[in-house]
Amino acid sequence: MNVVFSTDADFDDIFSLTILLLEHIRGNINLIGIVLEDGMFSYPLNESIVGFFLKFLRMDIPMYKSINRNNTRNYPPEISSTILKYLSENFNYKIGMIYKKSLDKYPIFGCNVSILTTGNVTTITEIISQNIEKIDKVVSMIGNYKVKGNILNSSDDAEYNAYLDPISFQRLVELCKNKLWICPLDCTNYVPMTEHRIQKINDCNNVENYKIRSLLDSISQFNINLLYNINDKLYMWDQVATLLFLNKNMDQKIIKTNISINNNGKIIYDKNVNYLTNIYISVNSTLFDKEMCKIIKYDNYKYTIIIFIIFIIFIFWLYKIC
Ligand SMILES: [Ca+2]
Repeated sequence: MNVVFSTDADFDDIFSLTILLLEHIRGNINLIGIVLEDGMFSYPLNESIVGFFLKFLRMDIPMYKSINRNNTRNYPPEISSTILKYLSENFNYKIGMIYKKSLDKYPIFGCNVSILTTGNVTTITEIISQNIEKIDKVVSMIGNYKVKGNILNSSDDAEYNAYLDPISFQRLVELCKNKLWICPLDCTNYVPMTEHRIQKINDCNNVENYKIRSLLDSISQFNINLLYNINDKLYMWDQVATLLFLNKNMDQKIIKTNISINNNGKIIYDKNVNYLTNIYISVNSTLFDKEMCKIIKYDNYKYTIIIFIIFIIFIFWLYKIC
């Protein structure tokens, strides 16, 4: 599967990026591009953060520059400054330094592509509009349907990724039609971020790549700190979308319905729309833990067998020459 990941470089996006890079190294997916979005971090900070992680993991995946959203809706600055402080204290990240340049010319895909988005969808929708024939599926962590939104200190009923740019979200729905699979708060609310859950998943972490293993450890530690520092309830938003994108079975329930996006970014039923969009409305949280654990648990069973066979051949050879 050729994959493009669209992200605003938030901390749970970095978790998703790490999982995708791990699956890329293992040959389970082919990550062909990372699209930066002007969300939690805008250009050039998003370029700086994603570029830093690619450099840290010594991986070279093309990055595409975000389009400036040009509106006043933003994340609370105290959250982004907490993340930047953590990155510079724990990862030797230097705020604002450019580690890898993003491209401002958007790709024309020569192959079929599947897309995961975990930020607002301004830039990725522009790229999709130029490649619609080549898009197999788009899975987006975005929006809220029947449940309440998560905008802090506001009565606006919306989810952040949708709220930052509802016009692009509406355009994405119209462009992709039944190729779009929305993972809204309705679904992610089933997997709250708790210390127990973070710890339980991280206990499985024995990833074969030591840099990715240490990165996952640090992300878990960061998430636990975040739980103590942020009063609001947190969920495994991007992580749920990532596992759905990777076709993991979490007993997910899907509805297919006619929708449009209102001015705040909320998903609403719209009987005038003549196509159906897929919406995940629930997952089983125990299966989420299990599937996440399976990904970051290194299965060294087959390597043990190979080493055993080599050992037997060696003994046999020794026996022959003696
Ligand atoms: Ca995000």
